Amino acid sequence: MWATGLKAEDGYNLWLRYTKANAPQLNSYRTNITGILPAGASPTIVAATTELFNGCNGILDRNLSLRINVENGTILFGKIENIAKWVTTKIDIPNNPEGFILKTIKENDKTFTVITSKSDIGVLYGCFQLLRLMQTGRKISQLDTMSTPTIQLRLMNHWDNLNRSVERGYAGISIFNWHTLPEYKDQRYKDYARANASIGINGVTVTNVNANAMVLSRPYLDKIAALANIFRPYGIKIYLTARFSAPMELDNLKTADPLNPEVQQWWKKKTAEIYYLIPDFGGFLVKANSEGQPGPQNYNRTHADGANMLADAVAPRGGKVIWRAFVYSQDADDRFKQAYNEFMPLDGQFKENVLVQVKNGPIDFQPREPFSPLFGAMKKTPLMMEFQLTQEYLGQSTHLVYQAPMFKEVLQSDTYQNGKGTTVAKIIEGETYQNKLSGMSGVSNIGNDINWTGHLFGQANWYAYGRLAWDLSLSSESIADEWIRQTFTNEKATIHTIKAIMMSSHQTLVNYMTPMGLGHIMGNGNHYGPAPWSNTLSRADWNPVYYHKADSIGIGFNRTSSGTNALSQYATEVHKLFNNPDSCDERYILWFHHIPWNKQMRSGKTLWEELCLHYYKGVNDVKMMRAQWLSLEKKIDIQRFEHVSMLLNIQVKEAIWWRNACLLYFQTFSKMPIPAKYEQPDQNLEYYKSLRFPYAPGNG
Ligand code: GCW
Repeated sequence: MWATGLKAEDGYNLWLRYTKANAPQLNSYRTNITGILPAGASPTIVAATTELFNGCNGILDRNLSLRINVENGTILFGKIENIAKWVTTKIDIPNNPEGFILKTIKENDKTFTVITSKSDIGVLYGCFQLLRLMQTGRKISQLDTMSTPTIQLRLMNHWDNLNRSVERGYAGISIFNWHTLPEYKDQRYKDYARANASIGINGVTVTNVNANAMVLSRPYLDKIAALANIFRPYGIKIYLTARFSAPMELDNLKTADPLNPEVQQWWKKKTAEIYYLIPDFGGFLVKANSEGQPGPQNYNRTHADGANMLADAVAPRGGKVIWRAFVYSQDADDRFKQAYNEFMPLDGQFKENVLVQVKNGPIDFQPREPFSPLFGAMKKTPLMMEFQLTQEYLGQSTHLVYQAPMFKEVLQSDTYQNGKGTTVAKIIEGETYQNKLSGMSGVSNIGNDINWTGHLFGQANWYAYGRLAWDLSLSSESIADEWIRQTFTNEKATIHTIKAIMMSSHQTLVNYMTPMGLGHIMGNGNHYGPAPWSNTLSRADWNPVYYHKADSIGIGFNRTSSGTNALSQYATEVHKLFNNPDSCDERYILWFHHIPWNKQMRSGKTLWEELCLHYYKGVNDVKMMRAQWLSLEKKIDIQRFEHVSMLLNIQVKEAIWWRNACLLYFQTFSKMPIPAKYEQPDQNLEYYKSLRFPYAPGNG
C-alpha cells in the first residue's frame, strides 16, 4: 500500500486482474450473479468454471457457490445441447462454433444469465466476455448479445529460440522453458493460454520463423505436445515453424527439393508423427528464401512448390500451411517491389490449405508504412496479415506506443483492387474474393519479464491485436477504453487521461523517429536508436541511406515512374493518388517521392521546415504524455505508476536523441538552419555517430 491506498501491482495479471471493481454497477452485479452452474464437464468447461469463479469472486468480493439447479442470479453456461435441460426459452446460436450467445433469461420468476455456443470453446469465449463486461463496469442485467469472430486463424507468432533468447524480444527471455519441458509445466503456460483465450487468440507458433530444425525432432515434439495439452482446453492450437532443410539436417537426406519423392515422404512421415502426438496440430509456418533461410528456390522451385508439398502433408488432418511473403533481394532495384514480384505470378497456384502471410507494409514493420501492394492484388490466395507487436522499430520496450491506431490505418486503407471500398480489412477477412480461409498473426511482444511485455503498455498491444482479430470493426479507442478499465480503473477522468496518452502515442513516435514517410533509418543490427548516416553494411538494402536517399537536392525515395515505379504495383486509383506529390498523403510522401528541401508543402512551409516541425512536435508531445501520466500519481498504484514514469523519462530522452541526430544529419544535405525558435541540439552530429550499443537486446 502507498498513500494512494492502492495495492502495488506488478502487472502479471494483465487485464485479468479481477479486483473488486470500483464500478457503479457493483451492487447490481451482486444481484445479477449469485452462483454458477456449468453444463458439461469437458476440460474447457472446467477451465471456464475456474475462470468464472475467480473472476466473479474477485470482482464481487464474494465466495460464490456452485449450483446444481438454476436459481435467481445463476450463470448457466455450456454447449447449447447441454443447457437445454434447464432452459425452455428458444435460443438462436451462431453457426460458427467459436461464436457465442450471452443472454439474460426470465423463466418461472427466476432471472439468470446464459452463456452458450455450439462448442465448449465458444462458451469459454462467452465467459471471458461476461467477465470483460463486469470489469469494464457495463450493465449485465439485460444481456442479449451474439458474437462471432471475423478472422478464422488468430495467431500469435513467437520469435523465440530454443536457447530461450527471443529474436527482437525486449521483455526478457522466452516464456517457454524447453530445458524443463515436458515434465515441468510452469503455471505461466496456463496463464498465457488464459490471456490469449480471453481475447480470442486461437493459435500460436512457439518458435522463431528463423527456424531450428531440431524443434521437429522427437524430444522437442514431446515438449511441444506437453504445451499443446495445456493450451487445448483454451482453444489454442500449436503451429510449428518448419525449417525447409529439416529433412537434410535431421535425417541426412541429400536434398530438400520439394519435388523429390523422398523429401515429400519425409514430410508426410514427420507430419504423421506430429499428429500422433498433437492430434489438433494446426500446421506449419514457413519463412523460406528470406534473409538466408533455406527454401524451394535453392532447387529452382517456387514458393508454391514448397508450400504445396507441406500442404499435401498436413491436408489429410485439416492442417494449414502459412507461407511468409517477407522476401527481398539485393539484386532488385527496390526492396519494396520484391514480395509482389515473387508472389503475384504464383497467385492461383497454392493448394487450398495454404495462406500467404504478408507484413502490413512493403518493407518491414517501420513506424509507419503504406499498405503492402499484395493486399487485394492476389485474388486467388488467402492473405494473412502479419502485424508486429514486439516494438523492434517502435522504441523497443521503453517507448509507450499504442499500436491499434496503426493497425487500423492499414486495415482501413482502400486498395481499390475490386473497386472503391476494397479495404485491406475486407481482403483479409476473405470477403472480397470469397476466400475459404482467413487469418492474422501478431509477432509476440511477450517474454518472461514479470509483466510479460517489458513495458506495461505493451500489454495493450497484445490485447488490441487479439480483440481486433476477433472483430476488425472495433475502434482503437474503444479497445483502449476496455483495456484501461480492466488494467487500471473505471474512473472516468483517469480513463480519459490514459486514453489521450495512448491515442496520440503512435503519431508522436512517428514524428520523432520517421516523420513524413521516412523509414528504416535505425541503428544497424540491433535496430536501436537513430543512424540515418549508416552506410557500411554489405548489402545496399540493409543501409539506412538506401531508404532516405538524402542529397543536396532533397530527400525521399522516388518510387514513381521516373524512379523505381514501385507505385505501379498498386491499383490505378492508389497509384495515381500517391504518384502525384500534390495529392500524395504527406504522411507517406517520402516513401514515394524525392522532395526538394525547399519545396513548399501544403502548410506553406518548406519541406525542411516541415521536417523540423514534425521532429520538434514529436519531442514536445512525448513530454506532454509524460506530464499527463504524472498527473495520475494519486490514481495509479505506486509500482505501476513509477514503472511507467521511469520509462517515459527514457522515452523523452530518446525522442530528443532521435530528433537531434536525424536533423543534424539531414542538415548536412539541406544546408538549412533549424529554425531559431526551437531549442537547438546540445550535441553535435559526431557525438551521435559515435554512440555504440553492443549489448542492446533482441539481436540474436
Ligand atoms: O524485421 C526483420 C527482423 C528480423 C526478422 C525478420 C522477419 C525473424 O529484423 O529479425 O527475423 O524481420 O520478419 O523474418
